[in-house]
Amino acid sequence: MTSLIFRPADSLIFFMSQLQAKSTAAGNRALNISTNSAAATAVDAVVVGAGFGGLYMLHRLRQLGLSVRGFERGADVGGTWYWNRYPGARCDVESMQYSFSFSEDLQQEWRWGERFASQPEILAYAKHVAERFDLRRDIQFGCSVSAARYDEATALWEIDTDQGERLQTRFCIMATGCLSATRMPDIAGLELFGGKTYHTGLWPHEGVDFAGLRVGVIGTGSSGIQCIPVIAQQAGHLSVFQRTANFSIPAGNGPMDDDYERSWKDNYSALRRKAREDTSSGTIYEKSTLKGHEANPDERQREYERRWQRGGGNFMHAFNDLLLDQRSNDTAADFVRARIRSIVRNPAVADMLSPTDHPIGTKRICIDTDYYETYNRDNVTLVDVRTAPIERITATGLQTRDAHYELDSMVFATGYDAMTGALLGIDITGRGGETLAHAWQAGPKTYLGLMTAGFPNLFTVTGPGSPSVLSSVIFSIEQHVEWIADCLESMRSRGFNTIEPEAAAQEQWVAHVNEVADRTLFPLANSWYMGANIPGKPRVFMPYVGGVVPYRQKCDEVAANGYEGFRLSQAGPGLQHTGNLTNQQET
Ligand code: N01
Repeated sequence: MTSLIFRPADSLIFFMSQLQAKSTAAGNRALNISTNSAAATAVDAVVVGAGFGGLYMLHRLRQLGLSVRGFERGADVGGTWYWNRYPGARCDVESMQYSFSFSEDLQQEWRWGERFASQPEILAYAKHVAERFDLRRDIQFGCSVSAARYDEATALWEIDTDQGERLQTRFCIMATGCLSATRMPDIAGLELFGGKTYHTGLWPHEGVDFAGLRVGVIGTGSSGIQCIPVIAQQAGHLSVFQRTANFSIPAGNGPMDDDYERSWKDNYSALRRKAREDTSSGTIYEKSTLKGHEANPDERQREYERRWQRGGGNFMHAFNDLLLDQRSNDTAADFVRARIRSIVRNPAVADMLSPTDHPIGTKRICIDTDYYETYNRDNVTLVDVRTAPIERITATGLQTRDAHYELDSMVFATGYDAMTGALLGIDITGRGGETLAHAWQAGPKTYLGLMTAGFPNLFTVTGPGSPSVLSSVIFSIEQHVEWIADCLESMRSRGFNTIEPEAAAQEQWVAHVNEVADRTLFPLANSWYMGANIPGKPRVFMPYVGGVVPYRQKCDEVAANGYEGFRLSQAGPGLQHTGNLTNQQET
């Protein structure tokens, strides 16, 4: 087929003539769009972001025969795995499960090198997906969507990019990622620092050589905990500035075992079904039917030990109530604190590294390689900036209340404006001039994490209110993308042009998300799940903690009942059906 490459200079007339020429051959499968504006290019759908969510969405929309444009601020595909190139960056979900299941050929042909894949390997996989399904040709790289406005007269979205382009689209699908708006803390004097500064989420592509340097790492979340052991091996001296200690479990990473790989590949369809039907997060772990505080103490110890040795997120599944019952949670937290004391030789340092302010697992559990062991090195200092806070950055280093630390380089492992930051970074205006920022001022409100009332035809892939970051994210991406694609197909077959949640359905869902979270220990932590890491951000538990199985059931029921809770309409005022404007079919 001839592909339609978006060019900023394309006029609507040129675009229409191309499309109309193709419409007959493609069997009139595209949605009808007409536009009054000759200034803007028009497509059926815009997909924002070319991480795993954007890539798969683009693929599915093409399969529907829609014309689609993708926009990606990075120079290539990969999303979070494109940006997070810091040393030690690695997935905390096992490779055999952190991958697409939609294509049997794809899951059979790709070979993972390690039990937990490193960032370069995952990025290579994203590139492979883009090539295999020929996705790059419809993505404009190095280009951010800056604004999206819903025009009630035409029922179309008007999209602006930071390159000065404008286009119209019926559907706008935000695959902007949950952890893509990096956060720099507001520390006085940053601009004075004479050395180099880095953020883990915006790591230089050429890499960084820390050999012999005095390096400071600020932050001990997953990113800090992964990069600290690797930077420590290179640096002359590493100072870790820790405000809050985090729980971390050893990954037990290693080269992929051929038999293990084979056992997955031989049984992929059954295992993927199990992930869909019988897990809480879309990742298959060894589930327990026992409650932690009821177990015999010796058996409990043995169980924690066994899972610690095996490594990875399996530890948090040792008992079935670790995130529900403080007594059980305490047993797991005590075990990890004891392990920290047994690994770290200096008892004062071990004490500082032992979390006491939140139940284990209520902040994202970290998965590491030699994290606690790193503090036994002579060239590593742990600085407690909870008791002696950072006061300012100076020309030569960092000043805390108690001391000045001379540094050549500073690494900010300070996280993200999670789940809402990337969306609210786009100026999104829906019905009646309402902005998304205003609609979400008290916290994000969505129906099923998929759409927001007042913003017709605007979808969010793994949006707030869905399992998203509490699940294996590629798993949840697949579910969302397939639900959205099925929804558009159903709309087309029934002659509907717009879809939007009803306010009442959305309110009920938001209440349900909160109610389910309140039954767990999660709200006890000052976590980014709660927006607690961003000053002024509303304290609302953002992801859906009820589990991927009930969530999928709910989404499927809603669809089976004719998109219950959504309002569907046939056309916006002024929308004309003048024939196919667009047509694109995957070959
Ligand atoms: O960010 P974070 P992250 N002064 O927000 C500290 C995913 N991920 O990039 O807790 C001093 O967790 C802050 O301290 P405190 C994963 O879902 C996955 O590490 O606010 N410190 C905290 O220690 C993860 O949860 C993978 O007191 C300051 C740290 O910075 C999520 O991304 C790998 C400070 C931020 O921790 C985010 O992880 C990496 C200040 N002013 C990330 N401001 C894997 O797949 C902030 N901090 C393995």
